[in-house]
Amino acid sequence: MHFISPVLWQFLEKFLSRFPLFPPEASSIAPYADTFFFFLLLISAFGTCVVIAMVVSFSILYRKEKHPVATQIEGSTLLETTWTIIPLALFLICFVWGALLYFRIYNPPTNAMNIYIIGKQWMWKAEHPGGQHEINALHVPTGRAVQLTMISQDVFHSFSIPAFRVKREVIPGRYTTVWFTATKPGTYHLFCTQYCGTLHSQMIGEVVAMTPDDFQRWTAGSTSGASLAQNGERLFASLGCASCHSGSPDAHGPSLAQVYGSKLQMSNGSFVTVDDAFLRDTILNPTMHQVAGYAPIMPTYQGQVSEDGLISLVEYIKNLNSNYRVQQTLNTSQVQTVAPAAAGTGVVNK
Ligand SMILES: [Cu+2]
Repeated sequence: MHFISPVLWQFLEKFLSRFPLFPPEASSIAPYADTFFFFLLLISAFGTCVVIAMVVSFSILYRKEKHPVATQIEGSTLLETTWTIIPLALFLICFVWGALLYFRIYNPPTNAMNIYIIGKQWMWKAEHPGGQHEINALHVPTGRAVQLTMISQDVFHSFSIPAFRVKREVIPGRYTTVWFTATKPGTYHLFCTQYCGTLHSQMIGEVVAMTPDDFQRWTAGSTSGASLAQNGERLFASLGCASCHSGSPDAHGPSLAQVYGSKLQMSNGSFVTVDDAFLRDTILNPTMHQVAGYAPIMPTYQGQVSEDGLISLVEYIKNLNSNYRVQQTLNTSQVQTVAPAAAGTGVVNK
């Protein structure tokens, strides 16, 4: 850029950096998403150029003065095959590439740490397993896969972190998940990208990606006293769940110890894997999944437990080990193992 004076160039650079065309690439998925996006952009640009070139050249070549009467041309196999096969190949490449990327984006690694997100008009609430709550903010460690389990308390929302190339619908009555690995420490935008009412535009926040050490410090400094599982345990007791799910062989309900992640046989013979959604459904709508060998006597807890409460209950049941009658009280250290970046990717600096 010799023809632009250095001062002007500096000014231009500064000016343009204020209006970035693309958000920063701050997650492990971002470069892959961008490569695909630029490929699509390139094909579209190429297609547009071909069409424009043909429109312009044909209107010059076949203008009225040169060809007052049009010649009728009846098909050309070569031409038709070419313009069918080339676009078909391009679309198939896009399809396969996009599908592979989709699976990469929607299948979280098994060692991902889980954070719960509740969307409501008009704020984002984040709940960490260690009991840290955040409003319109989300702190995550870099170098570690983070899975968000999200639900809406009212209408449809959509959770989006452009810098991570993450966006997923947040729906009432159903858990949706999304995952990412933040790669660069920094503060990034958090948006609701689905119009959800008057103050939709204010349903924003910030995502703070921190080094594992900083994150551990933040986690330790922001505890609210009780972990999610401990809150869940309290709720479990106050709702009287333990009277049926006592874990003893003659109990009215199935034992919940180590039930999370296991496969249960239903009364209709089918098998269901117990996950967050299964637990939430059975608390609110017990007849939905009837476990084989048990009478359908469980009452519904619809309207009695908030989304926060349900998350706590799910987290409590997740953390139940072999015999929860004996070790009813979850100690903090046991719960804390879920949150810090100790296991997994090996990025922790010791
Ligand atoms: Cu919203």
